[in-house]
Amino acid sequence: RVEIPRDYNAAHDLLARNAGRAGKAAFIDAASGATLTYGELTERAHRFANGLRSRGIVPETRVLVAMLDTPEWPVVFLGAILAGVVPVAVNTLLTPRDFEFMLRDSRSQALFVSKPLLPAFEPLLGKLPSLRHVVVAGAEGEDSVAGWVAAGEATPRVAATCADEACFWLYSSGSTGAPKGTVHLHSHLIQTAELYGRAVLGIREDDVVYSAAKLFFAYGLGNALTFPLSVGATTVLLPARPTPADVFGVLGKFRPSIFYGVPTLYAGLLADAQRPRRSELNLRICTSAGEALPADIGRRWTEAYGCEILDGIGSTEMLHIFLSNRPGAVRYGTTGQAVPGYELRIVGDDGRECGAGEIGELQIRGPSAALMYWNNRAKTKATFCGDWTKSGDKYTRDADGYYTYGGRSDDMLKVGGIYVSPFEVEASLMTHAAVLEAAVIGVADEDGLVKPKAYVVLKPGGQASAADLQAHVKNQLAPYKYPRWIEFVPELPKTATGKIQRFKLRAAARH
Ligand code: 3SK
Repeated sequence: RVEIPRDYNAAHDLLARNAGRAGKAAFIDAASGATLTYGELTERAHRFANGLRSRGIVPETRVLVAMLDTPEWPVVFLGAILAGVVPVAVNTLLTPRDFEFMLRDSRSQALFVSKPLLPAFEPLLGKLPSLRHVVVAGAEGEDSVAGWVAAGEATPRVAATCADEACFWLYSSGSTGAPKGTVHLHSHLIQTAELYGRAVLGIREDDVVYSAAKLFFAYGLGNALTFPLSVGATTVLLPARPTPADVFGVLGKFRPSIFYGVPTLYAGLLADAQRPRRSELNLRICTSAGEALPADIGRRWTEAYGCEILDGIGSTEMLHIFLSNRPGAVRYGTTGQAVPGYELRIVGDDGRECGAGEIGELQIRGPSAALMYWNNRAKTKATFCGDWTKSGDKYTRDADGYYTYGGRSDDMLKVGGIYVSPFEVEASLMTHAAVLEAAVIGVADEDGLVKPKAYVVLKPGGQASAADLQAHVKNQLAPYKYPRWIEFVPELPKTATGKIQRFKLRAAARH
């Protein structure tokens, strides 16, 4: 655990660590090739902070950040924190309905939005009494991020924040209900950098890093911002959702030494017929999170690229990885051992701690646990229990302290590393005129990776093909949520009281 002074500003700390590296590249935009040096990052973040102040956006209020991964992202995020304003970084793949909820829930005073994402926000503008500014990233002019930076005063001023006060939020999704604004403190970023970035990854100044997980995910935020900035390394950013060809393009051109991926992407990379030879890359370490890494994918990657994948698990609530394999001690098929600085326990249904080999819910104690879910006392109390945070994941631990994933405690699915609620997909299917009922479960594909499968009962006389229903869901929800397989059935298995028995579907499931 890192000792952090009471008076502390996370952005100031991350920038001040690099005061001697003004000319070094902090971020490289892989799309344009543009570089943002540490000197430019620091100056722009301060100008941006002053831009917030001059517009009366005061400390402790929130601003929403819906931006693609470009070098403007860290300027906005760190600039807000320097001003004591709380950035709320959101998943750019979501729908206008999700964005409206988040803008209202957070009462954001300003929205910083990448130009290609603006159409998703346009129907909302004018409906939100708290929203005073809409500022476009990747654009020019007065109401652009670049315009705010250019017009902002250069004098560095740091808001007098405390280590224990709200610094930023991320939204976390659950199986039911609205997304939960997860409130993190100023001390949390550097805790994750020290405990995982430095101690597990061994990240250092000469590393170049690339994270396929975007900055708005807790995983991506640590990977591509906190960890590299904590030691003065360089991050490559790619605004687009990466295809295997894009990823290999970045790995070949910028030759990162650390690559952070997710299992679905590693499977796609290994299946890419054009994949480069080992000698064309410069990988020192790879990581995986988001869902359990099938052992076979890990072994095949190491064989192909001579580099281990450190599979680990983190959460939005704990901010980053608390359980991970370590370099030189990887056991594929497991999630590794507790990250030093975090304590783990496995708790059975009876509330007692499990012994070796017994399955139960994984709970975590550590210094980066979120303060609470905003506006949601009940779910805060159900998740943050004193010092311990419930993960909702089932695990077993062996005698050597290696943990093996055993599924979710709720019905949530992890698809490509992102949570998907089966209930949300079912609700969307049932808005189709031909659908009477639907049940969604997770089914493993040929790589052992879970994807949503829907069982659908059509209304008498109702007609719809699988492709129709897939298009219907894609139209309503974020694109990764649609069911990859649809099976039409005459009825769903149910209890006497009418509850769908998903376990029966799971037991018989094939795609
Ligand atoms: O999905 C994960 O395992 C994860 C890892 C790091 C940070 C956040 C998350 C959700």
